[in-house]
Amino acid sequence: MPKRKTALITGLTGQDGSYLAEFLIKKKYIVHGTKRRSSTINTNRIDHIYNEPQFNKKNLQIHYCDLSDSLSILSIIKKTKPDEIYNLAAQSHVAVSFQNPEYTSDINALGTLRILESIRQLGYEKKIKFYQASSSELYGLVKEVPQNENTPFHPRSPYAVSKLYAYWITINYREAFGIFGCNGILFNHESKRRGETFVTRKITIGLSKIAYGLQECLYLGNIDSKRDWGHAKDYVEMQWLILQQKNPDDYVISTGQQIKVREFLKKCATYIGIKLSFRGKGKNETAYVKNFIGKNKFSKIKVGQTIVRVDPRYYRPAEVENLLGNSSKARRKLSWKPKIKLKDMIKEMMDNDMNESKKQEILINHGF
Ligand code: NAP
Ligand code: G4F
Repeated sequence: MPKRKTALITGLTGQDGSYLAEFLIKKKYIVHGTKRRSSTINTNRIDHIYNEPQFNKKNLQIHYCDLSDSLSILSIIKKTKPDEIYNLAAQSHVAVSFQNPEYTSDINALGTLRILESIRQLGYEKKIKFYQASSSELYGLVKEVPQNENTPFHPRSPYAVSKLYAYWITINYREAFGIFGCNGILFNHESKRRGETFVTRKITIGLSKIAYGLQECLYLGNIDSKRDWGHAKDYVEMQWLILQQKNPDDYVISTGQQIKVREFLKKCATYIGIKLSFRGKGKNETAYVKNFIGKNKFSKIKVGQTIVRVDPRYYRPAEVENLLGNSSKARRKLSWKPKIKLKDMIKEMMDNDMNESKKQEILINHGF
């Protein structure tokens, strides 16, 4: 029997960490993952791995680790001796990074250095392959559309600047010490497991709550920014493929399906049978129910009702307006193409959140 590969995932409890763990376990890896201490349970996205027999909990071991803590990083790598490390842990919220810039830099930039330096100090330069979760936020004030691996960077937030350091330190350790270090420059990817304060999930949750009368209005920031959206399940497959190549390299991962935030909002509303129309401009813009598509299923909302408002609190000090990826290198060299279409992703997210809101509504209004 060939020896099973071992992987260490930092940020196991996050959106990508959970999908990557499932993916690797199905590929017969032994997976070690890190979680950080929190006062509430933060393992919702991975709990099912312990309950579904197909995953078998022996295949997944969890270790407490914070990327601010060099010694714990070093000791976990020493103990688990992984063949592959996927560094997915991060303070990943762009807007929050403006409020917590030092913390964001410590975790995203120095955290990456701490892992690479641990690999080096342990003498594992030739043993461990390293994947760094780089971001399309690096392109920021974009120099060209679409963006590829050669497009110059212009980061626009403390988050993006921290990820720029992580991107370059990965390349530096590759060039200086021969570590098999790779960057996946990933464009936005979403799913029903996406954090609730990222715009797609905020929209799918918000619309669902409005539909069931649990919330009156959804407040958003800049609804004109454009993103290239894909599904997280497709993107974790890429993270793995990048490390299976003969030589380390950096790749843009994107679908090329670009739409504005407002279009994402409209598509989600349409999916549940609400036609939205916009009025007003800038911070005074709102969206109201123009009509219902088919039979109105929602007794709590009426035609003409305003259900979305712009709130400048959600504007960013510097915005990234136009992300569109050119992933032809990944498609050519890794023979990759995304499988999940935007409309199917919207269906998955809306079905999930409508179901959750329906359950909440029953609990609140019917007392069971
Ligand atoms: P996510 O859902 O926010 O997950 C981030 C993970 O990092 C969580 O497990 C989180 O733990 C953990 N974490 C946060 N601070 C930490 C710390 N100080 N020490 C240790 N762990 C910490 O992010 P994601 O969407 O899965 O993204 C995964 C990675 O890809 C991130 O590095 C992100 O910046 C990058 N990225 C994401 C996208 C995207 O569109 N999703 C695109 C490009 C790049 P908790 O669960 O306890 O919060
Ligand atoms: O969903 P977002 O917060 O994602 P953002 O800023 O693009 O960052 C995500 O993708 C990056 C890859 O490009 C990752 F590196 C990063 O870790 C993260 O996963 O915002 C998307 C757009 C922005 O232009 C934002 O200004 O939506 C706009 N937006 C409008 N209203 C909003 C809101 N964003 C959020 N989070 N909340 C709003 O109410």
